[in-house]
Amino acid sequence: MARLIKLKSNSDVRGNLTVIEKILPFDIKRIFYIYGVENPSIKRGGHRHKNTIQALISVAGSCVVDTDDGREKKTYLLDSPEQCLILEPEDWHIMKAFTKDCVLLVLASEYYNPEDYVREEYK
Ligand code: T46
Repeated sequence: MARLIKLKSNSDVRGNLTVIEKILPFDIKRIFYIYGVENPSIKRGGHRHKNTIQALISVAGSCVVDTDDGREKKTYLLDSPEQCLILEPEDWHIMKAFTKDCVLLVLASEYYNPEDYVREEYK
């Protein structure tokens, strides 16, 4: 089931430093980021995974993630670099409502494999 975790930040007069350490339920094998989504009506994702666990962090701007694990549908607003959304393989998801300045950082438990994607929605 998707869940939000709060990342630890160190803030002082110089700014903020947010740490991801010993908090993810997987070892990171892949990192990618989504940015430059100019149109707020764009929807990305639209799949779940067979094996991959992912951690999504909006390090700038904001976006919305709709999830469905087959039992429950939830919507998350990612609008802080301290919020980290964990998506388990069964969490079918769509990312939407990107602000133009959004940079969505994704940490993944597996190397890229197109066969790991399941595009059918839950009934
Ligand atoms: C996910 C959400 C959160 C690669 O070549 N390597 C990669 O590691 C990735 C992630 C993508 N690609 C290629 C495959 C496509 O030709 O980049 C292109 C765009 O990928 P996609 O349409 O899958 O992007 P999104 O935003 O729909 O989904 C991505 C991830 O693919 C997916 O795992 O859960 O972000």
